[in-house]
Amino acid sequence: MELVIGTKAWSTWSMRPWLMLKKAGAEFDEILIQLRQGALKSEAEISIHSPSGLVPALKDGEHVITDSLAICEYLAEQFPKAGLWPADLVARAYARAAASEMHSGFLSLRGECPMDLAAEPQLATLSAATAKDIRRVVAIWTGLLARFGGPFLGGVEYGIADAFFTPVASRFRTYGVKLSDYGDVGPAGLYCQRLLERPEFLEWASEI
Ligand SMILES: N[C@@H](CCC(=O)N[C@@H](CS)C(=O)NCC(=O)O)C(=O)O
Repeated sequence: MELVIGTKAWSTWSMRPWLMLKKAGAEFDEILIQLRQGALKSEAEISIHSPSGLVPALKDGEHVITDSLAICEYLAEQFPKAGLWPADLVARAYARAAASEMHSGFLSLRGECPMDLAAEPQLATLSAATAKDIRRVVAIWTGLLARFGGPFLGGVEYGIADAFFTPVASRFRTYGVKLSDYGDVGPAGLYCQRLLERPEFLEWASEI
C-alpha cells in the first residue's frame, strides 16, 4: 500500500490515516507532496495520484481510496485485529459520531487555528465561534471518556476517533488553549496530553 500525503507540518487530513496505518502495524510507503507551492503546482502533483485532487489517498493495488475517513474505514476492515473502532456496537456508534463530527464540522476552529507543527506555541485571541467549537470538543471528549472509560475514545487503545482529534490536540497546544477555560474539569486535558504522547504522533511530528 502507498499513502499519498501532504506536508506533514500542515496536513491534518493526511495525518489521520497515517496514524492508523502505524497503529495497525501495516507495511506502507509514503508519497509526500509538498503543499502550498502555488495552487496549480500542488494540484497537478496530487492529481497524478489522487482523482479527487486532494490528499490523502490510499493506493492499494489497482484501487485508490480517497478521503481520510473512507481510508480509515477501509483500514479498520483490512486490519480488524488493530481495534481501530471499539468492538462494542454502542461505543463504536459514539466513536463514529465523534469522528464524523470532526470530519464535517468545527469550521471556525479549523480556520482560525490551522495546524502548524513547526510553529512556536503562541497565545491566540479566539472568536466566539471558535470558543463554541472548543467547548463542543471538550464536551465530546468528556462525554465519551465518562461513558466508555479510556484511555482513548470509546474505550479503545487508540483508534480512528482519536486520530481525527489528534490535529485538534496539536492546535490546542500551538494556540495555548487551556481546556479548563472551556468546561474541562480534568479528563479532556489529560486525554489531549495522551494524544500528543502517542508514539504514532511523535513519529509523524519528528518527520516535519
Ligand atoms: N475531506 C477530505 C479533505 C482533504 C483535503 O482538503 N486535503 C487538502 C490538504 S490537507 C488538500 O489536498 N489540498 C490541496 C492543496 O493544498 O493543494 C479528507 O478528509 O481527505
